[in-house]
Amino acid sequence: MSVNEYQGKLIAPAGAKFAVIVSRFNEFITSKLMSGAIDALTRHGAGDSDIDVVWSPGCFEIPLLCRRLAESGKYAGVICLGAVIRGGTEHHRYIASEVTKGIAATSLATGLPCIFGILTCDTIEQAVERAGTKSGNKGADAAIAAIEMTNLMGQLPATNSTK
Ligand code: INI
Repeated sequence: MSVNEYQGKLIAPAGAKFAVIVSRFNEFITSKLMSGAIDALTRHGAGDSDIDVVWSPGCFEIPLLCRRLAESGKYAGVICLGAVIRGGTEHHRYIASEVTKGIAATSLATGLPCIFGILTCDTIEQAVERAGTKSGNKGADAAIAAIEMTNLMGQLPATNSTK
C-alpha cells in the first residue's frame, strides 16, 4: 500500500522572504547565530535581498517583533535568534519562558513558521559550543528549519479557517 507522504525540501522557494530577529543581549553569541542563519539561508537558495535582519534589545522583546513581522504578510518565515544564559538569580527563567511561549503563540496565531533559535544555557561555554563551534551553529539549524517548514507548508492543504 502506498501512502501520501509530505516533507519539506531544503530549498528556499523562489522569492520567499525571511525575517531574522536577533537579540542584542549576549551579542557576542547571537551575532554568531545570525551569521550562521544568513549563511544557511543563502546556501539553501535565498537571495541576500530576501533576508531582513531586525535587532531586538533582548529575548523578552522578540515575541512582539515576531508578531509584527509575521502579521505583515511580507515573510514566508520568521527566524528568532537569541541566547538566554543562566545568571545568579532566577531572572533568566522568566525570560526563557516568555520568549518560548511568545514565539510558539505567534506561530500558531498567524499560521506562519516562526522558528525558535534561542539558546538556553547554564554557562557561556555551552552557548559558545552552540554558536559555531563544537555543537554546530543553532542559528544555521534554525534557518534550515525555516526553509523546511516554508516548503512543507506550501505543500499542505490550505487552511479552512475563516479568521
Ligand atoms: N535577555 C537575553 O536575551 N538573554 C538573557 O540571558 C537575559 N538575561 O538573563 O537577563 C536577557 N535579559 C534582557 C531581557 O531580554 C529584556 O531585554 C530586558 O528585561 C528589558 O525588557
